[in-house]
Amino acid sequence: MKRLITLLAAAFLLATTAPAFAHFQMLYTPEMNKMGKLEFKLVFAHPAESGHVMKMDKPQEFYVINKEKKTDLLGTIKPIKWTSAMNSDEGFETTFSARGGDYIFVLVPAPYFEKEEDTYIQQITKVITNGDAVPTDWDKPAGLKTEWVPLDRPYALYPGMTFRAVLLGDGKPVADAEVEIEYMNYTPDMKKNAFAKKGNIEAPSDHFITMVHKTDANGMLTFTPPFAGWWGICALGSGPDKKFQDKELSQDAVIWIQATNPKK
Ligand SMILES: [Cu+2]
Repeated sequence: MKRLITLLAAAFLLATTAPAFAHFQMLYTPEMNKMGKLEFKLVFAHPAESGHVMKMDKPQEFYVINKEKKTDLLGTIKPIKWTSAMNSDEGFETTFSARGGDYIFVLVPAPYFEKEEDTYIQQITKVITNGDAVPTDWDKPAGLKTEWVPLDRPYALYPGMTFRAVLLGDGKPVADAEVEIEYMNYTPDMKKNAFAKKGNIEAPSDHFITMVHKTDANGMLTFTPPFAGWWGICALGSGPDKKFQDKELSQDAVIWIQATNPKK
């Protein structure tokens, strides 16, 4: 019995301290190239392995920029419970009606307190959609504390096409920054508010779950999605704010890109 308890305790410890693959602030809509009604899920989780879902507090900011016009969306979000293979916790959802041109969706979440590391995490997140193939705003900075400014349209990539973006912190390029890239392997189920039960791929080893990259001397990242789907790109601690409520803060920049297969 004692041995069983020890085993259980060890298993519990392992489960709660298992090296988490990268957490990603999701701002998910199934199709980046779409006009009309877009549905979004705002969830802070580990989408590469349907891992731990973390409770989101009300975001600090959530808005969209289209043809240089900014529209506040904070008032449109509704709380939801999001479920992964590990747990369920609170996020948000909204819908938005898109017309022509680019839409830069910007989410500035409230800092999340990561107990195990005794630090706060704030992943400032951008998702760019387009409905009519007329590019308008995609290559312009949104003026965030830290952000990725694309050099290639993040919604118009075939698998095998290269995506480049410059990382800005406080408006200036961030050279030699550490960047994590993950494939959204567990596709979000928009009806069930949950990750798919099964992953799309099986990684050959953990090296392929969180891929580690660096920006170059000009703050540029080059990444080529090898297959179709959503890919999350996150620069760690590239923002100017290093403290929140007397604790360390990692102010990260996230952008999601979508690679799409040809129809045939
Ligand atoms: Cu995590």
